[in-house]
Amino acid sequence: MLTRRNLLRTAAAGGFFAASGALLPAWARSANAGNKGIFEVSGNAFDLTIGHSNVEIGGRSGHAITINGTLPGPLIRFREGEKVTLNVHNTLDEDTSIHWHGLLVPFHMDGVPGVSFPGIKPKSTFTYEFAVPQSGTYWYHSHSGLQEQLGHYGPLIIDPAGADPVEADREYVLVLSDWTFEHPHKVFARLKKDAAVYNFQQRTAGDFLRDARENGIGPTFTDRASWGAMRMSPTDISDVTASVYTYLINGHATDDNWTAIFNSGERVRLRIINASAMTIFNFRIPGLPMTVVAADGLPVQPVETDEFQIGVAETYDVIVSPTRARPFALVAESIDRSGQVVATLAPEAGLVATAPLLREPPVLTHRDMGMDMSSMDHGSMAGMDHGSMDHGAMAMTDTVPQSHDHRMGVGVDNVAMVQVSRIDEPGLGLESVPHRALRYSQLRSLTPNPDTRAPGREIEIHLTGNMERYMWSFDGVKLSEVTGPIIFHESERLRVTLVNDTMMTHPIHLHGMFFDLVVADTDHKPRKHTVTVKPAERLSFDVTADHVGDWAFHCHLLFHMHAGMMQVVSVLPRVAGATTHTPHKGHEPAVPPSEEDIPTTETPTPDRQHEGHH
Ligand SMILES: [Cu+2]
Repeated sequence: MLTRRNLLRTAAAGGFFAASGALLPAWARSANAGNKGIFEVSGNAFDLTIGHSNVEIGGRSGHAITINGTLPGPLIRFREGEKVTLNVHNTLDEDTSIHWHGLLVPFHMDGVPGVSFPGIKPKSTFTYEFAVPQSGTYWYHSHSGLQEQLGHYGPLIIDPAGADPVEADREYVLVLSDWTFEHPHKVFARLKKDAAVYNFQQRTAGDFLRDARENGIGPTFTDRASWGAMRMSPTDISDVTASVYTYLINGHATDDNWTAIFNSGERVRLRIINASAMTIFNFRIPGLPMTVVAADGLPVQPVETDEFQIGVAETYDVIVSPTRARPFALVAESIDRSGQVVATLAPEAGLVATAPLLREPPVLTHRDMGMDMSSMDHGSMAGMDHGSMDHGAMAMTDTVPQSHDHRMGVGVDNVAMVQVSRIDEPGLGLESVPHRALRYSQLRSLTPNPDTRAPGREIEIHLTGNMERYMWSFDGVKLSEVTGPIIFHESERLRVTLVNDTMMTHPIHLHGMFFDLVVADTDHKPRKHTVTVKPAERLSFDVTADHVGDWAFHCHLLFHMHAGMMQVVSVLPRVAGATTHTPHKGHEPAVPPSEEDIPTTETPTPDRQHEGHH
């Protein structure tokens, strides 16, 4: 029974009214709770308390792990270059951590237990201190267990030291997330038992693969009747769907009608952060064009669009300038279109934008399954198993047959036999929308890339999985079986090529370094910390290994990471012993490179082997 004393105690703990608005931090409140969309730097010292809270989501009460008692957590906002102190108090009975997503901090401040620090023990405090050399829209979240799914995330904004290249009259932070009343460990256990548990259709990609194994790929592939009958199910696009998720904007379900207000003619900046555990979103504002001005925190040359797909952990800043005084719907639709969350952008509080109907679920194609033969003759299928065709390593290639020598076995149920460049595609399901949809190939950094050297070598990493057994990995090896880190050498410039052998879209995140996405031969490549890799896609980024240390590198779908789709990148110092690099638990101590291991930029040696994997 809820006595008054209990109520007071719970309220004092900060959580009880969390999602009702009263106790939400100002940035996350609706216009009717006083949010006018104008915020200032909030300081350079922050106290963050991690604890249990009850939250109300869509009128139902649930248990969350929160920061300072709210879901999402407080807005951390400071100025570029300033030294900040963040005291993180762990009131839980389990370890916790905070990772500052996208921030270039010294690696021991990066907050990944087992990689960059030991984690924050129960009932203890850890103090993070750093000064960052960047500005923009970022976020922070737990890197411990599945806490992120329980509400342990919040926005982080850094104002530029000088003038902001983006001018706006007011701004809102939109934190997109997915909430479940089921305990995440139970969700994960159910996925392990039956990957299609949250799917209600019959025929799946797994069925197709089983047919292919039993009957051979040829008959299965040419069986047009069965192919045509195979309607892909949402589970093949998202593991976890709206059947268990409530999608949120700033902690609010659609029924809350979270509202942002504007005056006609104003430039309104929206800082959109995908803080989901598992949900890639399509974001749009029907009737209102958006001008993208930043991606993953860093400014890009303005590009106007009507919709974009935002992978888990990505951020986009857009400017909108509504001139008509009417409500607009802010729509975040899950990639599988099993659900959406809608908020309102309106000239005054109290209006409700009309939510669009959910669109038809997208259907996976041959292209998504790595079987797009349209540009190849079937004769080349014979070469698909470790054939000898040249990748044209440094060239932009449109289609490439599979020839990578990574581990097969129970953890890998598919290889993309035909890898395709999809950098000029807007993302699954957005190919045929009747309006503009953003493509990575449209993005250009506002400023020239800081390092324009040609990459001295290339490594290729495959995104692999077994959908039926819910196994996820890089190169067929899950984290617990990896024998050593991926080695980068300090100050080297290298190209990392990712090949998605699965039929799912994976947002891949590298800690500690921004990378330049290879969208074209330009010195204004978009600089990102997370790249969303489409099914059967082959894409590359160039990166300068300028921060020595051990850095997590993983799929940002939480349950994929939890299943092992993660490795460690060790940036080794050029001069052995000259830095603070220390071996870490769970991985072999990194061996200092011998002279011949250090690639020189004078003699480019495209190298498709993975150092440290053999
Ligand atoms: Cu993934």
